Amino acid sequence: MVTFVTTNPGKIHEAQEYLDEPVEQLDFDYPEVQADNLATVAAHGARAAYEHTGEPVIVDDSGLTIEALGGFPGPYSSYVEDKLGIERVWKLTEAEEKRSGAFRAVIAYCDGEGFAATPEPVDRGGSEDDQRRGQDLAADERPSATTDEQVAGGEDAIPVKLFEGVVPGEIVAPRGDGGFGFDPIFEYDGKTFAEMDTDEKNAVSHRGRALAKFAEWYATR
Ligand code: ITT
Repeated sequence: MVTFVTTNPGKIHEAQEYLDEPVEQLDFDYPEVQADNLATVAAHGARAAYEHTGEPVIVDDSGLTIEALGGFPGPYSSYVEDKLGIERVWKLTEAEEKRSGAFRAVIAYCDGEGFAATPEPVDRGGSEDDQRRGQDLAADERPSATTDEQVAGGEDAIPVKLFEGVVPGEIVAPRGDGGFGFDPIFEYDGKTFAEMDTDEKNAVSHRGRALAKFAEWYATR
């Protein structure tokens, strides 16, 4: 069983469809740190959720970045979806010549233990170096080459394992009524995410890609 700490039922639904393990939602609104990268937010969230529950947990911090808008809304996606709405984000993007964007997700796992070295990075909290590495992770579309050994310092903090997924696409006028959030305005290979069923979306999405890495690693844990 995997405890997924989130207030977003859309994330749970996708993880449940993807993972062989049963996924339990823990609707705990952990305090989100102000940071402009997903990895830092996810790592702090996983640590806070683990400290709250005492159980192994995953959290997912994710968002949409729109190139012509300087990466907006990025880590503020949830807030922008709530306050502006996706139609207005589409209107902002429609005025631009280039409409490429990307969804990114970082899944953070914490069970209070340390981790053996693997290609997935570990956040040990706090230091500016870690924060910078987090930024690199979120900004880079290629799989991160950071290893556990390369992430030094902050030895007092509980280690958190990070799994990243990115999917590039185009921002389009809203179509489809599946999925959640910005899915109706995000097109991949001719279809918006809201026009895909959950399996189709998971096969290509940022969350699906992060879940794939997590599942492969978790099976060995
Ligand atoms: P929790 O923090 O409780 O998990 P949340 O929805 O607030 O729930 P985030 O802070 O990670 O989660 O914000 C993610 C936002 O990014 C989400 O609310 C959507 O607006 C957007 N988003 C992320 N993944 C998405 C997806 O697969 N489809 C559509 N929108 C997505």
